[in-house]
Amino acid sequence: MRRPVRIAVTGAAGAISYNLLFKIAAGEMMGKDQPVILQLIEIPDAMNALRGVAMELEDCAYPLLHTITLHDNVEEGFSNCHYALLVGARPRGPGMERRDLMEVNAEIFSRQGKALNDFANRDVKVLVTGNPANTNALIASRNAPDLSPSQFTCLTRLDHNRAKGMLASQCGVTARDIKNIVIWGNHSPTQYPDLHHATVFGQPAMGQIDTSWYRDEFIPRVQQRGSEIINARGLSSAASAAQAIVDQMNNWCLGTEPGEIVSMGILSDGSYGIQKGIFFSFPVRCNYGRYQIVQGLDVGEFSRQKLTATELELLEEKGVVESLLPE
Ligand code: NAX
Repeated sequence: MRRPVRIAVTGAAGAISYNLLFKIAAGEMMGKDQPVILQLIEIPDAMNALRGVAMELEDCAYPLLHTITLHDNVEEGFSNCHYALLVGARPRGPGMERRDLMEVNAEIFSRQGKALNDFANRDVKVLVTGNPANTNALIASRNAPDLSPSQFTCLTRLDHNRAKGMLASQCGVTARDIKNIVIWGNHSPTQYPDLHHATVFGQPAMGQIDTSWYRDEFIPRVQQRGSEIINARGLSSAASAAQAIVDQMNNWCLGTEPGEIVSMGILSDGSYGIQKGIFFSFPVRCNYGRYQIVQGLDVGEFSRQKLTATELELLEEKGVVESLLPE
């Protein structure tokens, strides 16, 4: 049996984690031969609920679950972790403006970035889910000067999976038959779900759908899917978000299928003309624990406008938190 890996999770008593932790412990994220240590982190008020979650994990008697530790602070919780899943964030309260939300979360993610820098394993891989995910990832990475920004990513796999599921349903196929969807940009309603490179049974997806359905129904529906679920369920996406976290980490650590493209929020290196220094969802392939942006995809005029809109929103978000970012 391999040595166990340490996985730290913040917001561990929240709704997403209640779906996520059991998948991790069952081996769905790191593989069926990889034992895990779960380092679960919550705010002090939620520690009792967290103890309940830990009891349930224990009661599943998962063969791969080595140890569970509980923490009310990130400095202890991130200690020596190989993977850090930053799920917890402050939700928007009544009367709270978007700017207020960003500033509150900027404080949380600054502290988490510093704690990762000081206490995590040097090769830690970090996935930020808590919203605003792209900008929170930027804040955390900028506060971790001894780690490479490439060790930080944010979750846009849920958007990718949503787009895949919707296209599959429209074409009457299963998600397995669809490849190479790309989500560009922010995890927000400005994101751009791009089907120009997607295939259905190996054939171009755009040849199998109406352009008007793609532009007027598909794109806004993927962009607004989170709200559609809240309206229907009265609660935000939790099980699908957990699945997306598992998928993104699994691909990052264990690789993507040969030739397949997935979407990940990563620090822009200027590819596709996107300004450097923001976390932006790009098409990537993963191998040997690393991701690489897929280069050379054709970006037409329609796509370029959409990329620019989401890029501008991210630059604006960065502007709001700029004064809180270290040099
Ligand atoms: P919940 O409110 O159910 O759980 C969040 C948990 O985080 C709570 O238990 C809270 O006590 C804890 N928490 C808050 N601040 C913390 C801190 N500083 N340290 C440790 N724990 C802290 O929310 P949930 O539905 O689980 O969603 C979590 C986050 O994911 C939210 O910010 C949400 O907006 C975001 N999402 C992001 C998605 C993405 O694709 N990037 C999709 C799903 C989700 O909406």
